[in-house]
Amino acid sequence: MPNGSVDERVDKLNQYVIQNGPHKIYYIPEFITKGEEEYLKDCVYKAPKPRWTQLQNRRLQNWGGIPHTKGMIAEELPSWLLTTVERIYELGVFGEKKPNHVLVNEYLSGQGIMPHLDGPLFYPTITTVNLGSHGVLNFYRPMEQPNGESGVVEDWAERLEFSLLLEPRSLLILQETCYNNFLHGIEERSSDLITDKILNVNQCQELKLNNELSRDTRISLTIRHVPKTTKPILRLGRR
Ligand SMILES: O=C(O)CCC(=O)C(=O)O
Repeated sequence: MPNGSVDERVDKLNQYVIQNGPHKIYYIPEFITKGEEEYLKDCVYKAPKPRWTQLQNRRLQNWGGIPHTKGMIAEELPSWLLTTVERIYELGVFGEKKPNHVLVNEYLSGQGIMPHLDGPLFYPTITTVNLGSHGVLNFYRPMEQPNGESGVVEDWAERLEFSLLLEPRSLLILQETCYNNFLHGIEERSSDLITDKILNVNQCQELKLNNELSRDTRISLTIRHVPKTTKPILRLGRR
């Protein structure tokens, strides 16, 4: 059982809020140890081959089910993810809800993910544990359409609002305006320049403006709660 009420536990995270960013971003460096990082990476790579879905610019594994508008057919999370998921649950950022879905993304150097919103399939909190290499997550303003709806644009550079540097072993938590109003994405590059667009430089280790960081393989564990779930249908065999 977690210690203290949800509010008390969330208050303890205040020291990690990115003050110069929109509501609400928490960045916790060294959330896991090097040993835990190696263990999680090992388990990701020990997963059976069919667990991987190969996309054009990255590969991924879904754990807990496949999120769907009709409801996710919930599967138990594998034991190797449970300690990390429990620790994140205890932070209180999902209220009383337990995270029940983990998306593993693997990015080789030069790979990324198109700007997108995570949308209504999830409880509006994203938590991401970072393994291996650093990453730079960019946040973009959506284009206002004449009818007031948001849309996407091709020239993302124009829409770039701010970025976050995600160091190995860190935990990132995104909520509220940051979840709902800004698209997030990772550019397809083999290195990242530290610019003043990166809001959490001061929370990161020994970095200066204009430093260039080469990318290696990065694995992210995106841990979320899918509210709408269904139980697997039991198919009874006929004799
Ligand atoms: O790898 C990341 O940090 C971002 C992943 C992401 O945005 C997603 O899978 O929806």
